[in-house]
This record gives sequence, structure tokens and C-alpha cells, in this order.
Amino acid sequence: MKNKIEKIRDEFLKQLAQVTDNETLRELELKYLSRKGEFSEIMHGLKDVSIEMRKELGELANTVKTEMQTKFNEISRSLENYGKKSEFIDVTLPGEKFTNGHIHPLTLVQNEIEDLFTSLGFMIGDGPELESDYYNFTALNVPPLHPARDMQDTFYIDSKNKDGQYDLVMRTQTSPVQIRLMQKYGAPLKAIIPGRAFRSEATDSRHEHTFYQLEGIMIGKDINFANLKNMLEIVGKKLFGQNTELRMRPKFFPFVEPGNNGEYTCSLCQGKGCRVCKYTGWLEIVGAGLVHPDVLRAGGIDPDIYSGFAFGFGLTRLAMLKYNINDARLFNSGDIKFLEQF
Ligand code: FA5
Repeated sequence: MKNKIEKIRDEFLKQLAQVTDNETLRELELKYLSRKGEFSEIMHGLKDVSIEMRKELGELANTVKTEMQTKFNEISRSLENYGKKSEFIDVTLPGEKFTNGHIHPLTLVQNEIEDLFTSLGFMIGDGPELESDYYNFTALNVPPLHPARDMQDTFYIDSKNKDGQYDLVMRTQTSPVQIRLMQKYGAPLKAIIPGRAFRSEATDSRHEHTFYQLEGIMIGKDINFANLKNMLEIVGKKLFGQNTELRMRPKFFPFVEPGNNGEYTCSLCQGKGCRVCKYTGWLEIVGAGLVHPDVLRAGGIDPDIYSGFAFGFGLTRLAMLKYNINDARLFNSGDIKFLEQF
């Protein structure tokens, strides 16, 4: 009898687990739990066993019956709720809102500059972020052991060339792509190169180890400093407004001659002087100059026939100024609260 009780329970639970509709559920209830069901039969049968056995079997039968009834109620409830959910539509509830992604502020500025330069007939160039020491430094007139390498300390990759030298670096600037484009397209050439650069920096609010630059190069016959100045003025006015002025001050870059730093009227204080421009009224934003003859040669271009200008904006710094962002480290932080503002 004990075995029979347990067998009925097991069969019932097995069938119950497979129930997906109310009709089958009712059938199970009739078969096992109703007055004429299999379990009632067992209960009636108890009267024919000895008193000791009756006590033991009675207890077992009651526990098992409660277990079966509880499980049955559970399934019954879940089926009812399931039915209700699928049928009930509350048309007064507000719709579910889908959140769209945002264009990153760096991409916004990059797009704006790309639109400007492509409208002026410039192509958009690209080059590797893992660059050879040769393209990143040597071809740009910064030979091994030249002190100018110190200004752009970077991450060397643990791989040696056939001469046993480490010759792969994370590029420190977008300038190596100047050489690559000269070699590929020759002269005349008009290109901009947006992209990431990497330096081994002690990071602070103005310095990141990974940041964005936007390089520009124009090579042709009789390209001169006035052309460069005009181009940088156009960019400044487009990004920061028509009243923006440009001033150019000498600065050494080994790959241009003469080299200079382009500074714009501070967009935050309109040239009056503030904390961001260190109370000078001017913001240092772009390195630029006329392409050095040795660099033209490295690119396979004859400096006796062609000349050119090149410039390199810090795209990260441009975005900081345009959107009044006071920390360069926010751009790569992945902070949704920051990104949602754009
Ligand atoms: C250069 O990288 C030159 N390649 C620019 C150039 C190109 C000069 C062509 C002449 C001709 P510089 O190291 O100054 O120059 O960097 C250019 C800009 O990149 C800086 O003005 C700054 O805006 C930005 N920059 C440099 N280092 C960082 C950094 N760690 N974090 C964020 N922005 C940086």
C-alpha cells in the first residue's frame, strides 16, 4: 500500500509538470484528487488494514495528499495568471520608450571638420595606430637619439626587427600618415587625417595617454605660409564663430620649417582673459608649418618642384573648448551621465 501511495504521487506530479492548459488540469484533478479519484480509493482501502498499519499509512497518505493538492493549486494559479496576462492589454499605459545612442562629442567635432575640409576638396586619409618607428619619427626628420623624441614619449611594442631594434610604437601623432599619403598619392595632395594618438603621459585634465588629433596636409606648386594662415583662419571661424581671430607664434617641430603654434581667440571669454586661457585671451590649439624638404623627400616628392603646409589639431582639446568640457579624461570614461548631454 505504501508503494502504491508513492507511485500515485509520482505519476500525478509527473503529469502535472507537463500541463499547459486548464482542461488537462481539470482532468488530472478528477482522476487523482476528486472524491472518486484514485487517492480517495486508497483512503477507503485503509479500513481493511491492521490498526498499527492504518496509523502509519494514514499519516503518509495525508502528507502525500497535501503535497499533491499544494502543487496542484500552484499550477492552477500560474495557468490562470498566464491566461490573464496574455489577454489583458491596458491601452491607457504610456508606451515603452526606446533610448537611442548618442554621437560622441569627439565624433561630432570630427564630423564638422571633415564636412568643412571635404567641401574644400580635401580627402580623408587613414593610417595604422600601431606604427613603425620609421614613419612615426625618422621619416618626420626625428632620427634615433634626436632629443625631439623626448617630447613624445610613447609605448613601444615588444617586437624587434631583423637588426634587433624595437621598431613598433603606438603612434604619438597623426603626422606619420603624411608620409604614407605622400608615398601613395604623390603631389599635388590635399588631405586631412583624423585619428587616435598615444603618449606615455602623466595624465591630468588636459593630458590623456590616448587622445585624438586631426592632421592636415596640402602639397602643390607655390604653396606658402599665407595659404596655411588662411586655412587655419577658416577652421577657427567655422568652429568658434566669425569673430574668432588667429595668431601664429614660432614653435619648433622637426618636420616643418618654419614651424609655429596657431592660437585662437579664447572662445570661453571672447579674448578677455579667463582661467582656461590662462588670462592671455588666446588658446593654443594647433601645431603647423611648411613641410620640411627632408619630409617631402621621405614621401618621395621633389622639394625643388613642390612645397606644402601641414597642421595638427588636438581634436580632444577642440572638443573640450567647443563644449566647455573641463577634463580630457571624461571622453574615454564611458560615463553615461557625461555622454547623454550631447
Ligand atoms: C604634434 O603632435 C604635431 N604632430 C603637430 C603638427 C602637425 C605640427 C603638423 C606641425 C605640423 P603636439 O605634440 O604639440 O604636436 O600635439 C598637437 C596637439 O595635440 C596639441 O596642441 C594638443 O592639442 C594635442 N595633444 C598633445 N598631447 C596631448 C595629450 N596627452 N592629451 C590630449 N591632447 C594632446
